Amino acid sequence: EDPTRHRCPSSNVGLELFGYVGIEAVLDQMRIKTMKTGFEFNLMVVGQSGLGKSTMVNTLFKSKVSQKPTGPDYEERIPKTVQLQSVTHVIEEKGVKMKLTVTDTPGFGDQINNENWLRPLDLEFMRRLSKIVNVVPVIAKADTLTLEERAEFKKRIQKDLKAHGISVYPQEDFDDNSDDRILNNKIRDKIPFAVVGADKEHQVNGKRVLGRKTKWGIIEVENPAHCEFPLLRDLLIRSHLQDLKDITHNVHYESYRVQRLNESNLALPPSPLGHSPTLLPSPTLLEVCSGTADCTQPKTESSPFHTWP
Ligand SMILES: Nc1nc2c(ncn2[C@@H]2O[C@H](COP(=O)(O)OP(=O)(O)OP(=O)(O)O)[C@@H](O)[C@H]2O)c(=O)[nH]1
Ligand SMILES: [Mg+2]
Repeated sequence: EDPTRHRCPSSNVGLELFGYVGIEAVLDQMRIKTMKTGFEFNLMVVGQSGLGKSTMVNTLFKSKVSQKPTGPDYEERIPKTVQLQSVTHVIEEKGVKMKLTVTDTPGFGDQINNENWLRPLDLEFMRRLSKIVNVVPVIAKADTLTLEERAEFKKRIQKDLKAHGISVYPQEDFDDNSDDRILNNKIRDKIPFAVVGADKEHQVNGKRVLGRKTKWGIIEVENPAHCEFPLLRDLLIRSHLQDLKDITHNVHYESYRVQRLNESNLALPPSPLGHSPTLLPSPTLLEVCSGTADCTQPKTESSPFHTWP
């Protein structure tokens, strides 16, 4: 027998295993750990005053993301939001737990008028936000627009975002492969989703559905023929939750960390020994800095993560 047979070559090509090692068991380990700890996901709704943000928070929780029981006396009007408010629900489906936190914010600007274009304030707000979080724009109160107006508004927003270099989720730069690109292009075509919010249930064909009752019928928020709320929910929860979290961690948090490290380095006087001031790594920093990298230096050029152009 060749005595070198069990040696692992340092390159990662052509490595053959002589016997079962059990690598596949790592999947079971991950599953068990995830079932135990569950997922966490944080969402924040922002926008002009009176757009329907608080209603959307309720819609998300009462839609199939989590069915929340409502009493017959559930009639109260949603008051104007005056401070930041977070609601957390632990949702469980087939043994998988998810802690979903939705943060509602007070609206900015005046109460909405019926002008459907993005104003410089909206564009600047989105431009700044898109550098620190994943932004998923939506057209609120889509039931107040005709189908033509919806389509025109959508096109206009897509054009404005492009013209102002605002990169919303899913960002083209972060498509991992051609399959991702094909799937994400379909989503990008549909963004911003035209959604309708409602926190009341109505009886439709013997079923209770979330919707807005009008003189002409009920606009069902979970009916894809009525609005694009189901697309939004599926993107956030069913298809892209992990990707949203990964981009938040690897891109947004990383650039925030770099910025803070740079700021602290600038703020501290130069060390008498001629070294850069040494930062005591916090637990989070330790986590990121595990390995051979020099943890005392902020990561800049050599960052292995995507950075914003
Ligand atoms: N037609 C229609 N009205 C909606 C929709 N969503 C919310 N509304 C109504 O719009 C009004 C304002 O809704 P809110 O959810 O309080 O709006 P908000 O964005 O939280 O407002 P602020 O807290 O002041 O920023 C309420 O009367 C809602 O019933 C929608 O999808 N369609
Ligand atoms: Mg509100």
